[in-house]
Amino acid sequence: MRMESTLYKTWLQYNEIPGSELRREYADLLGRVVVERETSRHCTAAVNELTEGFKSMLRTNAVFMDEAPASGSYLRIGVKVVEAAGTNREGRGWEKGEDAFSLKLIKAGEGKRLELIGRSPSGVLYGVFHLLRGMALGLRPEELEREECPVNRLRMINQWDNADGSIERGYAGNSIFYEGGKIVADTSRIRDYARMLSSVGINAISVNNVNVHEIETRFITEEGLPEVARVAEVFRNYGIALFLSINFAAPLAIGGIGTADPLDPNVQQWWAETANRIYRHIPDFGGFVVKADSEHRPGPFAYGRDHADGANMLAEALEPHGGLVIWRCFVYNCMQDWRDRSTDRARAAYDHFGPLDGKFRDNVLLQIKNGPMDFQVREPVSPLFGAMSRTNQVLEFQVTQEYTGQQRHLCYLVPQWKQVLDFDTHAVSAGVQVKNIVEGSLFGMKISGVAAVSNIGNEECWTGHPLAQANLYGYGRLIWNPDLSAEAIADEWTRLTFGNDKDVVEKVTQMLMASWPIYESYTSPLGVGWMVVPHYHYGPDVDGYEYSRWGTYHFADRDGIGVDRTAATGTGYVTQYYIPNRETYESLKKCPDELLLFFHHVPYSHRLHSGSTVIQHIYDTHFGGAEAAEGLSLIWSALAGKIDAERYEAVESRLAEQRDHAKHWRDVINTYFHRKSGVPDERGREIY
Ligand code: GCV
Repeated sequence: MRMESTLYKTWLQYNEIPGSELRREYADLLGRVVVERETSRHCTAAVNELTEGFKSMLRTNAVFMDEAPASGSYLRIGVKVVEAAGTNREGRGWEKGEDAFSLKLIKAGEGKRLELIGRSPSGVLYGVFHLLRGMALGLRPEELEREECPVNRLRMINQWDNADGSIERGYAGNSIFYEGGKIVADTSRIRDYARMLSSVGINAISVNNVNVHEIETRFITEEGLPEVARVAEVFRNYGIALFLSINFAAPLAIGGIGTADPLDPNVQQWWAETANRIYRHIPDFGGFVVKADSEHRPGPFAYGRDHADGANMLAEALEPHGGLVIWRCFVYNCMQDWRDRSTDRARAAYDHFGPLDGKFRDNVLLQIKNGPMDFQVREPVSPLFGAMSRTNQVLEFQVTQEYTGQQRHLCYLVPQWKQVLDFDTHAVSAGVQVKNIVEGSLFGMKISGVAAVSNIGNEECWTGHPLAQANLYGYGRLIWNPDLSAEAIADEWTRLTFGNDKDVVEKVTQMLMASWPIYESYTSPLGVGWMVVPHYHYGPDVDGYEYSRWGTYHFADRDGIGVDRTAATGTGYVTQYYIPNRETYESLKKCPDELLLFFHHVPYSHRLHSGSTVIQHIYDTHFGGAEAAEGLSLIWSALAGKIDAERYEAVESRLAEQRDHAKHWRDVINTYFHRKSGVPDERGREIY
């Protein structure tokens, strides 16, 4: 592995600042760095980052000093701690403001002082990354001035890595955490990852798959914990708290207790002792992530208990240490009979958790996927957002592209996440967007935020498709500040990754911004989802899930397609939304085209708002989408010579695969619907 390759360095290229005038200005301003001894002790990662960054961007070695120089310009770094209520033993309180920083340029005699003040060591680190990012973007010192405070308190990444080194839904090689059943001995790549995450503001990570297998169940034992503690230390240096996914049945599996019943005192005692043990090894341990009663994972249902009983029992054990329980709401019947039209998987999370609002302890957070199904290219927003005003919540996104091209197709997901965050739930009143809810203050949540499934593995470029790095970068930036635009983030990522050449920036940004609509256009139409090869979820198979147990149907027949989720004639899922969303989705007239088949079953001749019929829409978008996918590779080829060969070729080969595979999607989908409906394409194009 060439750790210094441009692929490996992602958006942290730290290229020499072009333009000698600006470089000189920065060298003069930043050549001396004043860090008081106490601050420097707590901010080693920040100091290291500055040293590296200056060396490579300014070609100077910064001089670090304890006290301000008598004259001239300098950078001053300091910490001004906020005393947070609810702070845990090791000082992590998840309070708003803890991660804030300010940067000010102050006139000082003949020179200038750039003052970076963090409200905690993490704040300093974020400030340093902000400074280095600004320099790489070619900003002038005065343009760096700002006060920043992340909007979301919990900004989390979930790894779905397994101890055997595999990654569930991973598309970029094997795990950087595990090999052959053990945590890797050399943690330097984990450190590089921590650095990447911290550079975009991530402050929490769960390091094992939510499907917890045998070896990982033992991570919380006396033998397992010293190993996990090694990883926790790496992340701690970058202000990132480590969480573990746990097996709800651990008391049974490894505790020697004949039950995992959350109301059994022996089980409660076992978890309390387990929590004590964990905190002896990892004093700032973040807490547990739990997938329970979901896709065959054990949970409280087996004992006739509900999810509040299960979550609260774990929360009680962690509470004395300041730990959190992040309990996933991805609970549904995965053994459905396709003939049973009354069960609707989309309803499940709301039906299970809505009635439990107010029953969870203060250190429990419910983690809710962005949509009611499962990270499809298009879904409505989960109606649980806004439905629980007395429960801490975490929104869950999927950065790994399970259903969106698996990092072999380009699909920049930030615009999709933006739509989710900006969705007006109409909870309480009009204008209450999802971002206002997960940010926490609206309902006075004790702690809340956003989590996402990571897209990295041990491939040199981290993410399989080099341009998929933009999703990881964009995720962090967006949840730090959900008001940033998807385009601004794309532009920023492109500049940091490929430099400030105007043509490169324009073309790559254009590709990124076009990519989600393109991917949607040649895959499953109008919000109906699925239509992928079962289990693998790559490539088309229209009926792959149609008669399976997973509750994911499109109900296409010779007359029509779509799922009737209306209150009048369907599953009633629409009633989970507030008015007017409920009415919009219920009404065939008002339902937005892109979600039509999620909410309604319609004949192929149904006319969309766009003016096209459903069947013609399917043909047009699939022909158009395949063409647009080819267009992406043409745009990229115009950049030959402007991007280093390594990255150019890596992207080129992925785009070629996408171009061909999009045609395959086009043909499979068009042929299926042509044969089912018998309706010819108005434009007479070739359908097989
Ligand atoms: C980790 C989907 C994925 C599973 C995943 C699950 C989840 O069903 O296909 O691989 O399991 O979501 O989010 O728990």
